[in-house]
Amino acid sequence: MKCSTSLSIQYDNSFSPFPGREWVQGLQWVKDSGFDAVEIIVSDPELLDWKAVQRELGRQNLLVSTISTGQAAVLEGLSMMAASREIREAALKRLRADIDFAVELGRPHVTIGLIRGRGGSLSFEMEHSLLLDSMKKIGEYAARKDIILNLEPINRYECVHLNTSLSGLAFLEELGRPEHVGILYDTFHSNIEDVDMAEAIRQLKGHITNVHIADSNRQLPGEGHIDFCVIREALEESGYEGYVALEVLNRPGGQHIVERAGTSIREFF
Ligand code: LER
Ligand code: MN
Repeated sequence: MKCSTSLSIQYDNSFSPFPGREWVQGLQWVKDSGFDAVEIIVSDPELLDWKAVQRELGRQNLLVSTISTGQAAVLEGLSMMAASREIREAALKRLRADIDFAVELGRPHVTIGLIRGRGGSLSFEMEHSLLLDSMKKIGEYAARKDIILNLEPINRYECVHLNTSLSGLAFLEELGRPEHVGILYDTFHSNIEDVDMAEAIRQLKGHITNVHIADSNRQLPGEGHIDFCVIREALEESGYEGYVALEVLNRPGGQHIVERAGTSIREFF
């Protein structure tokens, strides 16, 4: 399978074994570790030198699988379902910039994870409807720019809306199954929220546009209790042909990830 891994190219991030300012060395590590592509973590792409990023990717002959956008929620409080119209519009403006950045990087997917907002400030129904409205708007922009959006179900301890795989699927239905929006299936979240992980993958058949790989403790595959052979088989059976992208915490430390990431994901994928 095509493998990718997370790297922050702006600010430090617990899912990136290199500090943001060392992104060039980080890209070299991604390449040397045998990954086919990199998942770029950014907060505000408009503050980056796009030409420098393109140049380094070209020099390393490295593709970008995905742009990860959640850092803007964590660091800047952007949210697609915020009570404040200003914050919702700032989130959409940021996502348009992420999509424009993606166009310049060979059209990787753009992820909608935590940038949708953690929720819990307004009623569930109100937030759901604000999210639906925001998703429709950004979905139209993504379609115009020919960029796929990965909508990521995230576990209940991080956000209120779209925790299970099935709730993600139901949301796609509500959106009218747009061609440019799919599901990012993350094994860490699925292990917490789904009754049966392989069954969830079967139910998502044809809708998965990206996969995040982390074990039950958010460490490298094989260091927790998820059976990744079952995951691989379910993905293969469902005809999934996209990237499997490592998204693990720097545990027990960044050096461990630097040394083990490439071989760890290839053991299963
Ligand atoms: C982002 O991909 C993700 O999985 C979130 O849990 C980050 O907090
Ligand atoms: Mn994830």
